[in-house]
Amino acid sequence: MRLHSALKSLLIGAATSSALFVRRAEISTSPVRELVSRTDNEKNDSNYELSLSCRNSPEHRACWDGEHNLWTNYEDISKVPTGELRKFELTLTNGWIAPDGYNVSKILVNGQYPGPPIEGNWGDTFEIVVHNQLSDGNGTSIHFHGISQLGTNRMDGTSGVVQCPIPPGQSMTYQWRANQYGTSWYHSHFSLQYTNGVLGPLIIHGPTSANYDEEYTLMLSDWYHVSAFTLFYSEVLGSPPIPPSKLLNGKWKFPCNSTDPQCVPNEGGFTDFKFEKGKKYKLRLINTSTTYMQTFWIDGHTFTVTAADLVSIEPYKTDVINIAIGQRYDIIVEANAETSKQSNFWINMKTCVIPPGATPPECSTEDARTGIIRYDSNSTEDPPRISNCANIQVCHDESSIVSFKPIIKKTVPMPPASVLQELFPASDSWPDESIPWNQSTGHRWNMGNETFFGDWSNPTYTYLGAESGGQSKPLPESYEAIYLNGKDEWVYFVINANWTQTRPGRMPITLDHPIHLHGHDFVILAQITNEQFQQGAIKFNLDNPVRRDTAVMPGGGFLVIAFETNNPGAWLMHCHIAFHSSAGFALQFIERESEILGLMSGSEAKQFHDQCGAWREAWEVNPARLASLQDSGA
Ligand SMILES: *[C@@H]1O[C@H](CO)[C@@H](O)[C@H](O)[C@H]1NC(C)=O
Ligand SMILES: *[C@@H]1O[C@H](CO)[C@@H](O)[C@H](O)[C@H]1NC(C)=O
Ligand SMILES: *[C@@H]1O[C@H](CO)[C@@H](O)[C@H](O)[C@H]1NC(C)=O
Ligand SMILES: *[C@@H]1O[C@H](CO)[C@@H](O)[C@H](O)[C@H]1NC(C)=O
Ligand SMILES: *[C@@H]1O[C@H](CO)[C@@H](O)[C@H](O)[C@H]1NC(C)=O
Ligand SMILES: *[C@@H]1O[C@H](CO)[C@@H](O)[C@H](O)[C@H]1NC(C)=O
Ligand SMILES: *[C@@H]1O[C@H](CO)[C@@H](O)[C@H](O)[C@H]1NC(C)=O
Ligand SMILES: *[C@@H]1O[C@H](CO)[C@@H](O)[C@H](O)[C@H]1NC(C)=O
Ligand SMILES: *[C@@H]1O[C@H](CO)[C@@H](O)[C@H](O)[C@H]1NC(C)=O
Ligand SMILES: [Cu+2]
Repeated sequence: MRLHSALKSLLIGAATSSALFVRRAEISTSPVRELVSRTDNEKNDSNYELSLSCRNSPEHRACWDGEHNLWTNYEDISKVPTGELRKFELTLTNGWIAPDGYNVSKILVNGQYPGPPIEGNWGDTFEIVVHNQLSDGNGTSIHFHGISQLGTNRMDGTSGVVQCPIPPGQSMTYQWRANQYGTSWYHSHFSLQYTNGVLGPLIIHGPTSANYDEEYTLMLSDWYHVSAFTLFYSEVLGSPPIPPSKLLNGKWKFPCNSTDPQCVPNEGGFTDFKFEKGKKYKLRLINTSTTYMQTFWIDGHTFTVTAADLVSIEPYKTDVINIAIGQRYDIIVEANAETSKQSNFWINMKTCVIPPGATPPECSTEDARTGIIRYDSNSTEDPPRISNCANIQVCHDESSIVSFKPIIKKTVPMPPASVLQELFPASDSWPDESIPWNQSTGHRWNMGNETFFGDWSNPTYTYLGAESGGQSKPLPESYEAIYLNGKDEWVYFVINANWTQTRPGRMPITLDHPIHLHGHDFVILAQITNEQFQQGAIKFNLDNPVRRDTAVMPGGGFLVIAFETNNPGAWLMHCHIAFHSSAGFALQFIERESEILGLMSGSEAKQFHDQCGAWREAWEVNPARLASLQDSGA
C-alpha cells in the first residue's frame, strides 16, 4: 500500500498552499539536526526555532509547514494547523474474496479488503459518509481508532454508546478534526464486525522524530475463514480457535489443500515493497488483528521506532517489535542490507500464543514469512529463509516504560490513594454466575463489576437525555458507567489481574489483554507482570511517561493508567481482543456528564433521534440479536 507519490505531494501541497500558511521570506535550508538525542530530555530551543521556519521534507521531518513542528502541543486545539476539509465515502457490502487463496464470504469496504485509506494532514477536518449496503441485516458504525475526538464525542462511532447502529440501506456522516497526527485505522464498532473485514488505514501526515525518504503502510492481521459472529460461541464456551491464516496488506499464501473447493490456487501471495539502497523508509505498522499479539521483524535489517500509536517519541533502535492488537508503531528502516548474497528479504510476523511466564513455543510451529522487501525490483523470486524466530524471550507488550519518551513532555502528579480506582477484570460463569467457575460450561468477561452489555436500540446518549430534552435516566448496571465529574483533573486506574477470588463464579485469569481507551491517550504509570498491586510499594513512572491509546494489561499483574478529564463524553474502555470485548470485557467513562449533550448541534440531535427510530424499526423485524446473539454489542 505504497503512498502514491502524486497523492503525497497533493496532500503536503494542499497544506502548504492554504492561504493561512504564508510562506516566510526566509526558509531555512540548513538541515535541522537529527533531532533530540535519547539522553537529552530537554527541548533543544535552537532545533525548535530552526524547525519552525522550515517545511517538511526528507531532510526536515521534524518540520511541518513553517509554523508548526514536532514540538507543537497538539493537545491544545488552538495550536493545531488550520488544515482543510477532506471528504470520503465508505460503502459496505457483503462479498466473496480470497486474499490468501481461500475463498471466503466477508464484508468489503468500497469493494475491497482492507478498506481504502482515509488520509490527510494534521489539522484537517475529515468528513466520512458511511453507507450500509449490507444484505445480511447487520447494522454498522465506524470508529476512528485513537482519534481523540476533542469536543466531538458523538463522532466516536460506538454502537450502543454514542449512536444507534446505521440500519441496512441507510447512511451516516461522521465529521471530526485531526488535532493529532500519525498512523491509525478505522474499523466497525458493531460487535465483531471488524473481524469480518470492516477496517482500513487512517493516515494523518505530520512531523516525524527522525528523517526518512519514502513511506509504506503495513496492515498486519490474523484472518479467519469463517464468520466471526459464528466464532463468538467458541469464545463463550471455551476460547476462539487460533486463526488459520494471516494477512499483510490483505495478502498471504495460505497452504491450501487443492481438493478443498474453496481453494483458489492462483490468488493470494506476498505483498512486496521495493527498497532502493541508501534510502530510508518509514513503515507504518498497524495491528488490526482479532485474537493474538504478533511479533514483527525484517530479515537483515534493524529499525528506529519514532511513534507509538499517535504519539511521537524520541527515536530508539531495535530489531524486533511486539505489537498488540490495536497498537501502531512508526518505524524507520534504512535500506542498508548486505545484498551481495541476496537481494530480497522476508518480512516476518509470528503469532504470540504464549501466556505470560511460559517458554516461547517452538519456532517451527508457524511459518513467519509474511511479506517481501525487494532491492531488485525486477525480481519475483522468494527470498531465502533466514530466521523463523525473533530473538524474544516472552511475547509481551514492548517495555514501553523504559524505551518510550514522548516528544511532548508531561509530568503526572502523584496520585493520592483516595483517587486511585482499582478495576478487577474477571471471567464470570455464564449464564449463571452463582455456579462455580470450573463447573460452568459458559463464561463471559467482566472489566468493572459486571459483564458489559449495551443495548444498540438504547445507547448511553438516550439515557443521558438525547431524545428527551436532556431528561436523563440512570444507566443500567450492564452499561458499566464510571462517572468522572471533575474538570481537567487527573484520574487514575489500576487494571488489576492479580486478586484473590472471593466468589466461586468469578475468576482472575492469567492472560494478557490489550486495553484500549477512547477519547484519550492515557499515560502508563506502571505495567507489571506476575505481581500484586500494593499502593505505596509500587514506584510510579511520573516523569514523562509513555502516552498511547492501547497498552497490554499483563496477565497475573497489573496496568496503572491515568488521563486528564479534558474531553467531555461517553468513552469506552475495552479489551481489543474482539472476542473478549464482545463477551463483555468493556466499560465506559461518563466524563463531565453535564457538558456532553451541549456538544451536539440541533441537526446532530435530530440525526441521532431519526437514526435510532429507523434502527429500532429495522431491529424489530430482525430479532436475531435478542433470540440468539448474546454479545455485548461493543
Ligand atoms: C541544540 O542544538 C544546537 C545546534 O543544533 C547545539 O549547538 C546545542 O548544543 C544543542 N543544545 C542542547 C542542549 O543539546
Ligand atoms: C467464491 O465463492 C462464491 C460463492 O460460492 C462464488 O460465487 C465465487 O465465484 C467464488 N470465487 C472464486 C474466486 O472462486
Ligand atoms: C451479521 O451478519 C452475520 C452474517 O454476515 C450474521 O451471522 C450475524 O448474525 C449478523 N448479526 C447481526 C447482529 O445482525
Ligand atoms: C486434502 O483433502 C483431502 C480430502 O479431504 C484429503 O484426503 C487429503 O489428505 C488432504 N491433503 C492434505 C495434504 O492435507
Ligand atoms: C497483533 O496483535 C495481536 C494481539 O495482541 C498479536 O497476537 C499479534 O502478534 C500482533 N501482530 C503483530 C504483527 O505484532
Ligand atoms: C529491471 O529491468 C529493466 C528492463 O529490463 C531494466 O531497465 C532495469 O535496469 C532493471 N532494474 C534492476 C534494478 O535491475
Ligand atoms: C473446582 O475448583 C474447586 C476449588 O478450586 C475444586 O475443589 C474442585 O475440585 C474443582 N472442580 C472441578 C470439577 O474441577
Ligand atoms: C463497582 O462497585 C463498586 C461498589 O459498589 C463501585 O464503587 C464501583 O464504582 C463499581 N465499578 C464499576 C466499574 O461499575
Ligand atoms: C500475583 O502476585 C504474587 C505476588 O506479588 C505472585 O507471587 C503471583 O505469582 C501473582 N499471580 C500470578 C497469577 O501471576
Ligand atoms: Cu482480552
